[in-house]
Amino acid sequence: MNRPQQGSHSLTRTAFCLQVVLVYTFMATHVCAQSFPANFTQVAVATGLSAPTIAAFSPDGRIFVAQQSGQLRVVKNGSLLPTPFVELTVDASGERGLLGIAFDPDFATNQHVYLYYTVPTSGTVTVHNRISRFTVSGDVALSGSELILLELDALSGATNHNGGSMVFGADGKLYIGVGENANPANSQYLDNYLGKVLRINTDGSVPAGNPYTSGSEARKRIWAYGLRNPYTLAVQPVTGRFFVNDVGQETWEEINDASTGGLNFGWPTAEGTSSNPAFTNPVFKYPHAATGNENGCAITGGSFYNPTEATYPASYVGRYFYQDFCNNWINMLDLSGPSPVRSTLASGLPGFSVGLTAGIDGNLYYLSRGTGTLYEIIYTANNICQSLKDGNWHDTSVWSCGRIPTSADKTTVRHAVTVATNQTGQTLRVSYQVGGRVLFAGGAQLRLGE
Ligand SMILES: [Ca+2]
Repeated sequence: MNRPQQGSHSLTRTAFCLQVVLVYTFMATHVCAQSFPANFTQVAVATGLSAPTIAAFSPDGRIFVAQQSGQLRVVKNGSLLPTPFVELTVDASGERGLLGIAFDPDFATNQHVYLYYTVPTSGTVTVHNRISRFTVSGDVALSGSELILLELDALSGATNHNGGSMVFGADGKLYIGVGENANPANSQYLDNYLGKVLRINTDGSVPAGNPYTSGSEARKRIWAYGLRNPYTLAVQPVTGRFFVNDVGQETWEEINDASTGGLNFGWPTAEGTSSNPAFTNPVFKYPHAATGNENGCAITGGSFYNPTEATYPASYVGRYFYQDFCNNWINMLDLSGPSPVRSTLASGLPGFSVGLTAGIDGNLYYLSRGTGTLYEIIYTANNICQSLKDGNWHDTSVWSCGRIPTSADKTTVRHAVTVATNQTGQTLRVSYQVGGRVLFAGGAQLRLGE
């Protein structure tokens, strides 16, 4: 099984799900019932997304969502903006398209965002993946700001295994996951970019500290190899620990630790755990099977939970969350002991999920390709009340905590929330995310407790 392939398998299952929903509503509710630990639930943040592939938070709190066919969408203040940030001409066949988003560590100063997308065949140009930099201007890309940083290898007729994820390491370098283009031999061949994780400077050049300091341009940019389809990457805040989620062939899905450069993760000789000392085994792996929260078909997302301010219980901090494309769960690994301990955060989720990411607001977000929706998973039994929509301060449905904030609550405002006349709001603290604001009707007040 490959990753989000637009092939007949995926489409058939999606169509089946829709049919079930339309014809057998009760049954759909039963079959697709979502399950969370006590006091966790999910909220739809944005709907109407077309074949989303990945989501990323800008440092100012907007959520950027890539659509496979080339539009980069922006969710701001809880609303999906109608105008895309940019609309790229891409080849979106199979698993190709707009696949990766990363924000510059100095975004506040330079407003740079990096995208990974598939350039279509045109004239003498053969289809290939590209990494470009764009400059943000408001909620759209500054016209003419694209700067091409790196052109990857020409692709074969195989439209799967493109990788596409990009993250910045704690070292300020850009790490890029590149699939092997369905040619396993690429993964062990060090003179192209395919089947590797790359590490580059923000201008596309070779940084100091890469494992290979001479040879081909591709070799000098390789950070890790022996990978099949490293579709998503994740960096742990503060520690810089770096995980690569590698989608497997027939047997195992892998979570690999590539914090150290130059490691060989074994594909195609080995999949899962190997006794070959030349290969680095995964931190964690899970088997292929059509049912069960411990099984799946393709790892399509992973994220460390180390937000600036956690909204989940303290025991969740430092865990690694990951999702599966087919079995509709999000699992978590407790990494505090000698070996990871798996448990399930959510199951029965809407189909074909991708793009799992820990938001800067301390909540996990993910995308469902089956429903075209961005979801947020919130914990409600804390003293944090987050606005979920524009509205009135005294409307309990505005708040994630399901109550009007009190002097014991920390309140996060991400929307336009009105404190009405003759209704005094009261809260321990108010913090704002991009665009969030409190509007006062004449004479209304908001009392803060700290
Ligand atoms: Ca491996």
